[in-house]
Amino acid sequence: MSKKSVLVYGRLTDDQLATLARDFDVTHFSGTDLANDPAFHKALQGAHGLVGASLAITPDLLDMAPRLEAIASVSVGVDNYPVEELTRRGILLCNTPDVLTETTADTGFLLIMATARRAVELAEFIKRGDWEAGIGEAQFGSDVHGKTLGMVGFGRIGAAIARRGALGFGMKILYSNASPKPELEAELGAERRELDALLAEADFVCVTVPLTAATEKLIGAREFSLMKPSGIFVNIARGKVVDEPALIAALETGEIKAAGLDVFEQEPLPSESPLPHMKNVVALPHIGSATTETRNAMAQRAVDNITLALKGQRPINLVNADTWSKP
Ligand code: 8YV
Repeated sequence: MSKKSVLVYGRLTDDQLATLARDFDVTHFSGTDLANDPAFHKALQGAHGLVGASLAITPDLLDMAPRLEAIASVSVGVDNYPVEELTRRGILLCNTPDVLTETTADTGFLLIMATARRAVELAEFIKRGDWEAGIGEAQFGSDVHGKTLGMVGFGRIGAAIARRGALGFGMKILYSNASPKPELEAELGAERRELDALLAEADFVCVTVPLTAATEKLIGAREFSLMKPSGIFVNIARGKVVDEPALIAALETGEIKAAGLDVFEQEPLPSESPLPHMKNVVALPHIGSATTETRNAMAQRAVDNITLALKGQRPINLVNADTWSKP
């Protein structure tokens, strides 16, 4: 019997590729514009599985892949996939939760610290040779410890950031979330608030919600106007959760103090964006989960998920559980 075909368009280690190749006929793509790559389109015709990330899988691409049974995304976020359409077509969608939680939470806290203490701006200050005398008020930052951290979204990653804040920095934790989280309230003393109240009360507002139709542009001009002028805004979720021009305006006018951003409306960030050049912004190129250990673990989880799915076994992380009717 011929092997099923798997197209890989994300980074897997050589060992992971070799493991996959034992069971499947593997083709590795590394182009940057796969959605318009005729070779990728041709390969889709015979593909049973896809493994990758950062490619928007459209219904048009799915039409080119009549044999597709499963997709293993090397990401926890699934905003690049038409989930309902996949379910309708009976295509399994798998993701990589858990293995990236702590690393992504580290990135969130990095942005909280770097913005509050102006780490990037002041590193630039030394590089320019401006450190000529003692440091004065012009270089002072704000404390992180003992402040109020408002989590917009309180899933695994949000909770891991809050845990760092509460247990490591003695922060008061507020959260807004569709459902209450009594265990985290007990563990961290976290208090649930409506979004508007959280924005008004928090010193740091940190967004960790998934991007869905309900969360697109969740934070805009009105929301920034509710924040304290000393408030710091951190986004490690998805850029489209925020109205980016409104964020830029709030930073320019001093409506909020600073922003730490790992994600942007458009990625890679267009060169004309003012955000990375603003003194009160720490901008990172979507590195939330980007450590060697965690990216290897995510890739391994994707390999495990696609292998199980294509062998007819339930994958570890199945997003569209309705596709699974087996006992
Ligand atoms: C990945 C992420 O960067 O998992 C996610 O949802 O945002 C990131 O960890 C990205 O999707 C590429 O693998």
